[in-house]
Amino acid sequence: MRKKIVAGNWKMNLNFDEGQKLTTEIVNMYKDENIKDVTVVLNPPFVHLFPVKKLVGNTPNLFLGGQNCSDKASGAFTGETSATMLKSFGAEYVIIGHSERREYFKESNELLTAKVKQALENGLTPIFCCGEPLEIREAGTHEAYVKNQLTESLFGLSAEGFAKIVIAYEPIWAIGTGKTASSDQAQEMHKALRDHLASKYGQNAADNTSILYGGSCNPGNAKDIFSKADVDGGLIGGASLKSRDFVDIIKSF
Ligand code: 3PY
Repeated sequence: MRKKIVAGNWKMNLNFDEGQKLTTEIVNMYKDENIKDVTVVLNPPFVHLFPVKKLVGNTPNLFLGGQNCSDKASGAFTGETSATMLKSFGAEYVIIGHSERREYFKESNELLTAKVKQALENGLTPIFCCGEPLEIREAGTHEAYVKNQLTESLFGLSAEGFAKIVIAYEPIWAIGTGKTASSDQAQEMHKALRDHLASKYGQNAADNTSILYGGSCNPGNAKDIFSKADVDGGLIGGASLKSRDFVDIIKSF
């Protein structure tokens, strides 16, 4: 059975006090409301990792992740953060290839392969993001476009490496725009991506891969989206900054 996962992507938001307040509220609600069977990952900016980890402690099923990591192991790369550092500060997951990294920081499929390898070598679970821009969706070539992102970045991995990957499908036209893919559109893409993974790694491996939906997911639409057979959870942007909304999304399965 594949894992149900809800990951919060704080992006570049919240100062120290705000991050502590949000985390405290989430941890308390998480415990008080007896949430079970969902893996929850908080992905704050790097500087929050250590203090957030202290608040999360060993709460079962509540984990930390980075929003990015370097493609290099260590050295003179000013401003970068390595996978090994993330791991040593308590992260278990790392988001790789978010569309904002692809677009604003020009991260290519090839660079993302190197980041995935760094993550895996350091015991982090990559949450690998893929998704198409609006013009590709309108041209009707979105399936081929997103499959190609997976092929180019992931299909060089061994079966053992691939088994550790989580996929997040995030249509770019639904990120930060308030537009969401309909639950049927999400299901159609998740199924197509799972079939694509099966063509390389076999049906069993594909069936064990969690594929999350991201893009303006909120408490109002999460239940419908998460009810689809190939949707295994969400990568949550804006709504992960509001404790009540985030916990309600976690409770939407
Ligand atoms: C969004 O929901 O806007 C996201 O980008 C989640 O990563």
